[in-house]
Amino acid sequence: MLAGCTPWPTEFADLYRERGYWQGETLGAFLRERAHRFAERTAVVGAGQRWTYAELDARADRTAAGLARMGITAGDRVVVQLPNRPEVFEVVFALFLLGALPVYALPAHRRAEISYLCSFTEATALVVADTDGGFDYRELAEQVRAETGGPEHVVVAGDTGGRPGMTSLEQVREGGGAGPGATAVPEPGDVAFLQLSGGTTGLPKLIPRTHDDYLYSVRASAEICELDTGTATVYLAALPVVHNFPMSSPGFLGVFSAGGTVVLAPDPGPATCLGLVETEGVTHTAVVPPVAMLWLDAVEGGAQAHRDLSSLRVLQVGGAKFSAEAARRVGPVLGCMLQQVFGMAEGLVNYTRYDDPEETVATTQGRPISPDDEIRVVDSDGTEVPPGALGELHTRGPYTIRGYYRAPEHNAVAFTSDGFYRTGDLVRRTPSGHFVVEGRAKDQINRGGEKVAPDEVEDHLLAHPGVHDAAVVAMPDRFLGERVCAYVIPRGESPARAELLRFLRGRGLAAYKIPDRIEFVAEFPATGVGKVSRRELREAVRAAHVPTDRETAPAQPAHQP
Ligand code: OOB
Repeated sequence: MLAGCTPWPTEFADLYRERGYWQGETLGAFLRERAHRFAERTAVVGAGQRWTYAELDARADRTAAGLARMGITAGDRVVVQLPNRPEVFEVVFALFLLGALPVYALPAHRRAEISYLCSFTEATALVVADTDGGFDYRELAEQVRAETGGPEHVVVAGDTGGRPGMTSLEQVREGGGAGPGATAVPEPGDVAFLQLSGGTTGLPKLIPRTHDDYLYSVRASAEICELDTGTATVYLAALPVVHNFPMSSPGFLGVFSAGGTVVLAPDPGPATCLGLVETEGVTHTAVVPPVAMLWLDAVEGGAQAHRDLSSLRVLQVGGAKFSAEAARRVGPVLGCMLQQVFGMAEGLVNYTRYDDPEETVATTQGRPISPDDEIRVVDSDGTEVPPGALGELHTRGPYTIRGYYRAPEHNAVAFTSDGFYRTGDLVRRTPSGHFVVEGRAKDQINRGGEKVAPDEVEDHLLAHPGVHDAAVVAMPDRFLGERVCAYVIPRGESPARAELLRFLRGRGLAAYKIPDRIEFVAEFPATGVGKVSRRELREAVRAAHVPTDRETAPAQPAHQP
């Protein structure tokens, strides 16, 4: 296993193999097998292109050979920051074939996040788009290189614009010749990629997922969602596909496992997505709650009321709590089934099932995938609470990691000594085993599915000379669930809000982490005696000043979970 990762203890690995969860398949072999079986079916539609499975496979193969010629080999980390375009699949499957590890970055990430990912993982390459949504990712790649001195290779899916030291994906592919060009065949128990965690402390943590564990979650998810090779699934990827939800729950991998078609939406807005549902005959899609609410409003008496959505069978909603009121509107307004999904990139995923009673679907966040997902709901001392009582969810199982990548100190806190992941989610369990997510014990802001670590934003604020101290907290919001609010004690005269916001953007922070509101205060509320932890401070600030809904800024749609 990759250095810096925590393997499952042998007795667990043996059990998971014995029970047929880990089947010894790699993601590269997975695609190859589907490419032969479904060769002429359409695998992916997006950005004006339509590729069959055979075409996708041939491209991945040539790109793998080209990357190998550039010197990229098994075990190398490659940061992939691509929007929803077909090339994202070509690149990640090429890397899987080589045994190189994609490190998934969100399109919203900027210099701070990408520099960190490149240097922390010692990436040999960065793959970016040319431009997307008016943003030039090549410029970002140049800034990252200037800041970190790496990575060695920058590959641009599109036009390099003649920038020195960058290679276009087309050049990589055309220079590759035929054949996989792999230097070593990856093992199914190896780490396949690194996924970003929402994070609670400081810098984002990386989640190492193996071929075996991930493909189990994909196969089982496809089964729960009844994607089978006999029925034509057309899945709309409305969220960025590098997120765990549209990747594996059942996501594009689940759809590929069943020979279905993935339609890539360039943005999650109702005009784009509901238009694609109509023209492409979409059967399944997955969104975060604020996006679901925009779609519901757009269809119910809004600008999309005329759409023929009769092909749509299932709308999955997850990433943040979906209110029961909104959940009850899905069937009547969109004419499809709702499935709630409560998952985490660290592993555990819960689904409401298609045959669950309507009230269960409206009011719970589902139950686990696997009979071997071990669940404990515990109080603050770690003692299990009685059935049905509120507590923190701890979990261990065949597709839940045992540790973050290169993070021994954090692992000691985030996992129990017997390997349970402390999710930080406060839940109740119903007698049927479904979870109701009631809140959070972890220090994280869930901005409509986008996760923000308060620490990280505070550290950037503290770098400003006019900031003496800062506490970043969640503020309730009717649309996004939560927004980011920063309480700042100025050093001397308060800096202008606009200046602080400009400063944060200038530090290369993703837009969804930039505070929606800044409050200047003379002091923070007292938090007891002794050394004050930042966490205590945040709790005190939150308790002292909870802004009302009326005070929040106008809603902006969230762009990813
Ligand atoms: C998904 O994954 P992440 O890693 O971005 O975030 C995980 C966290 C959970 O621990 C929980 O706090 C929150 O997001 N969450 C939900 C939720 N789904 C996720 N909170 C309430 N209700 C829900 N339905 O967000 C993710 C990964 C795979 C599938 C779906 C979502």
